[in-house]
Amino acid sequence: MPRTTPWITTGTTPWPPELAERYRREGYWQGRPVTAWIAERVAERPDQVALVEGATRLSYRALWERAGAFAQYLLDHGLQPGDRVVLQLPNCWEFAAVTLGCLRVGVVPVMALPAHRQHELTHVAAKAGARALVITQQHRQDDLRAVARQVAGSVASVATILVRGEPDAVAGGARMLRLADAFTDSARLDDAAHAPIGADVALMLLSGGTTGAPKLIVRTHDDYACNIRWCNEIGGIDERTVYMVVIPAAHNFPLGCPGWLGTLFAGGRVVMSTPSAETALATMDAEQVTVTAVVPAVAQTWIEHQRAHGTLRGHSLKVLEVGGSRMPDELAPRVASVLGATLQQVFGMAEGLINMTRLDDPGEAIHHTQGRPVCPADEVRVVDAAGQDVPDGTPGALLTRGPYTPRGYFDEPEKNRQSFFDGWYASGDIVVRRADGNLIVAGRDKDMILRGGENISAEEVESLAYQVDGIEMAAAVAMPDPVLEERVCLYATLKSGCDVTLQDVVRSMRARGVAAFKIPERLEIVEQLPMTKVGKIDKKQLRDDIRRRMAGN
Ligand code: OOB
Repeated sequence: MPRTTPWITTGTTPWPPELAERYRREGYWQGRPVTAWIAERVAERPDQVALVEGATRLSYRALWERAGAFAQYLLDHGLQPGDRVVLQLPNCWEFAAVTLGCLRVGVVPVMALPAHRQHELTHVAAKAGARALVITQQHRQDDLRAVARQVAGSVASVATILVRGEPDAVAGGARMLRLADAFTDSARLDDAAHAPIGADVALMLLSGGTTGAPKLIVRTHDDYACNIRWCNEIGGIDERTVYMVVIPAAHNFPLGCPGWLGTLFAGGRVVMSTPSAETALATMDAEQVTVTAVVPAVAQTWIEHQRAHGTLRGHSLKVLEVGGSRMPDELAPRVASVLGATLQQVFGMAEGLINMTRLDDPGEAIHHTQGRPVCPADEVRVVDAAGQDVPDGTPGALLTRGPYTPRGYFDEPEKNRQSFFDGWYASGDIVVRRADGNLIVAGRDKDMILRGGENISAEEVESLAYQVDGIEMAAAVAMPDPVLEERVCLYATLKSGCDVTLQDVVRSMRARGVAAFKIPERLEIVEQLPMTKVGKIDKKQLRDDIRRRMAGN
């Protein structure tokens, strides 16, 4: 009898049976592991290059073998299907091999970002009940082994740390091993013995988080494969695609929308890179990249760099996918005029729903809208404060459900009540739906700061600010920025007789191991924070205030 119950059942929220049945019947869910599609490409074109990182070029066969070796290594070290592994690697070939290895045997990678530090990783590892961490030795100035040791010290389930680089000693119960050793064994893995079913959890993504630390978003094999296949369809990804990964490979956008997984689904080639204009544009020419995905701030730096230096000489780039935050309308036409590529706007979320402009849409829609759902079974409602649908052309809150939009966060009954209504996910985005179905993101009703595509929860920054000596009340708001769009500004009132500087805030948050992008870049000390009639801090007034102060400076 084939297994029908998924490995993980506690903490997850399944789709209602009638809908699950419909998604299966209509082929949105195929009942196969995400890696099944890639296994087909491996069989078809074993010697074709699948992945490039610097001088490393891996064929489909080589990538598959390393993934298999990694999977076997996990099993040999006592991990089992359904176990969670926090994955925090930069954009490198190991990222793909580890992810595919996990997926093949139902071990669940939890997709941490390179910028996360012990504050975020401890929370995520504890919430996931992670048994292992996969990290790189160093990122920017930080020794991540030290961070991992701290995480393992406070999360008892973490017994193994795999390091890309040199392991060192670990105090306490966890062992630290060399990641490179996990790729040496080949051809022993028995895929059939461990194959996940469609309803199994494939991976966990992290929410940008409207409240507190990141939440875990459970994505099943059925749902994530559906996500990838429809993004491939609308993104025009095929075997000729050369896709460059620039934003962190763990983020949903370059991961599966359509991302590097989509490219491998189609038999194309993946090139690992970074956002730096110099590196990315040079790599683009050298590797004849045809598609890549960036946030608007990165698109802008590339456009400026190209204008100033003309680095890009070839014309390989066909499509530049831009998403993660709102593409400024005035920047949109320059993607074609300066970079010579078709702009594809992508308005997506780790929680599911992906909208894209179509490659053959009229320029007006490509430049001024964030596109429409990629999958015919996606459902979108735009509602007013009372939850009533508003007519097209009227701003309202976005609600969505569909075959790749999960029904709840992992193990968060309380937060699920705030974000899910009757099975509809409320993204917190304010959108306008046009008559042609395209959505325009007009704002958001969630308290978030979007810094160059990184979603920062104001509440999380505030709770960290309360731990700074001398701060009495704190409110984090977005301040406008020409490149990143928004940065974090902290308003604070002080306890009497105290003096607090921005340096103090930065030092305190660094010491707590907070990801650098969340740390406030401006501090405004005030006598009193403005309050609304219901006694909430009036963020709108603060946002207006910071705009005025910046204009005055
Ligand atoms: C992507 O995913 P997340 O989970 O990091 O962030 C989702 C949120 C959305 O709810 C929205 O507030 C904002 O980021 N957002 C956009 C946007 N794309 C995302 N706001 C305005 N315009 C856009 N084009 O950011 C993500 C996931 C998959 C594909 C693309 C982006």
